[in-house]
Amino acid sequence: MTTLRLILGDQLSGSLSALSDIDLDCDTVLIAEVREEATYVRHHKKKIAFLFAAMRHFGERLAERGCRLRYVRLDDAGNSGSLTGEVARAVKELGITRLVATEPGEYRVLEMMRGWSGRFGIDVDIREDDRFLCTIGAFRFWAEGRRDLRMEYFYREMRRKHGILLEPDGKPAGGRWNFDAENRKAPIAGIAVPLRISHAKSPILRSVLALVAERFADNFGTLEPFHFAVTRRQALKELRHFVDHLLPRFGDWQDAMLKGEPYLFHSLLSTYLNAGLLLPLEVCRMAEDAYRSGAAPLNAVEGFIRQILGWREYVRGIYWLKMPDYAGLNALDAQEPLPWFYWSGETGMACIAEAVAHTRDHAYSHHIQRLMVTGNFALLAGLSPPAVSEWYLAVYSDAYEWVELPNTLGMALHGDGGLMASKPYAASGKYIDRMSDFCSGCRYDPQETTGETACPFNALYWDFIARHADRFRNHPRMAPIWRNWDRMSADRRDAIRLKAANTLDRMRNNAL
Ligand code: FAD
Ligand code: DLZ
Ligand code: SF4
Repeated sequence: MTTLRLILGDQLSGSLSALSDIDLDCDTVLIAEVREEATYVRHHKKKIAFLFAAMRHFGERLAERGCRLRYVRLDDAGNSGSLTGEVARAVKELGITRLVATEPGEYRVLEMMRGWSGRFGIDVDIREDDRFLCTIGAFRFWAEGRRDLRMEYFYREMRRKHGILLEPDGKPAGGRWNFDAENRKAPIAGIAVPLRISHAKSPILRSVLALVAERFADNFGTLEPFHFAVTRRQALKELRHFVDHLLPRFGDWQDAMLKGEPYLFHSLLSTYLNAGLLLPLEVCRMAEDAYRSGAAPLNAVEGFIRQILGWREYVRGIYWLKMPDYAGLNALDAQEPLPWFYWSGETGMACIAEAVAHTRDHAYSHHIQRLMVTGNFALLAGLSPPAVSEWYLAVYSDAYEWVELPNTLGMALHGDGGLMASKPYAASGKYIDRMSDFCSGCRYDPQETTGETACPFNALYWDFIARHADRFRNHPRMAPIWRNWDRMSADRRDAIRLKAANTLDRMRNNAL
């Protein structure tokens, strides 16, 4: 039996299940840079450069360990341009009879893989991705029969199952499961944010940067300066740096946003976790060690671990539980096309301009910018979920559908009708004003709702609430919002809705 072991671009882990029983004398490992994966959305230049450089370095590491490697570069003569094409070529040229793979991160790719056995007449063994801490089957089991798939309950089970942040008697460290209430400090201008590390550019990275500059010149985003880690060793340095220098204040400023500070105290680890350069359990354990040794407070460490052990595993579970139907949901019937300023950043709304600039320059913006600035605007303005999802999938270096789609459709757009978040994450400009310093330099005024210079978020917010009265009128946690709306005079309500309609017109005409 001649075996081919396929490794996808986001499966760069030495412990990958597809490699677990490799026979170094007989098996061949296939890693392929292919046009189809590089173009199914117009990925940010930095995302492609990061992934190709990390793939090439990973291939080199496997070869050093004695693996027979078939590495196909994007510009190799004969590159068929697709994963299916590259499997076909390997089957034909190497006489492959069996393919071993690890389950991919996207439904689209799983469907593709499922077709290979019949198409090529070979055995196809698709193994569980045990880099995740909750298997797809275990999540399904957890979800079965539950009316409410709240992340918080799932997270507690994950803490217990993996013994993280527990006292010896099994109770949560510090007596509580969740310290979120301590993690919502408003930003302080001039706060000292430690510098980020960068890495010497290897010859591999240099040649990938040249390739991307030439082949993807028209894609979104700037390519240089390029600071991403592209090897496991470099990613471990990033992790150490975060835990030692940023984690202690991660909690306090988790929701804050500041001009010119795209990263604040966030870890920037999602890119490495999602490509397999880091593993979630080692990241959580290192953070827990920092708490146990007194180097970081519990609110920071618990908040950080919840993102990885809780949210990250949970959104993956939701994705595989609900696909393929999930991608087509549009519970709020949102139909507006994506405005051009999501790409250009050319808008008088300083918060959006700032978030888009961070995204363009770093292929990154932190969670609150994704959720409460670009996501919140998309929700309030009724932007079409597939268009918004495509944008998020393209522009962030950590974006793969398993994690992007539930966050965009479920969390930001409420497009799944409340499966993930019972209440929509809708907020007016006052929230952004409280949590950032963006409004002070903005053409618009966050305190105004209907005047000429009123913040566009404000009228859109009330219009959103009124537009979806049927759905949200009786939501217990939205009662105070409805009381405010009901207290307004009919004239005031009309004026707000007229302002919202004007705002949407200006958005459509690129004049916002
Ligand atoms: P930190 O703030 O330092 O958090 C630590 C880690 O927790 C992250 O590295 C990440 O692995 C994990 N994490 C945190 N929040 C989430 C979450 N909601 N879902 C899954 N993991 C989480 N994250 C992605 O990895 N890929 C995406 O494509 C993606 N798309 C998003 C789209 C929208 C609309 C929203 C609202 C969020 C999205 N997120 C996505 C989640 C989150 O914004 C990013 O994981 C985070 O900003 C990454 O930056 P960081 O590593 O500095 O995170
Ligand atoms: C994102 C991406 C890109 C840009 N290029 C490749 C590639 O050339 N070869 C590859 O194997 N994978 C690539 N990927 C990652 C895949 O798109 C990813 O494996 C699927 O989206 C499943 O998560
Ligand atoms: Fe954004 Fe409104 Fe503040 Fe301007 S005033 S930065 S549009 S929230």
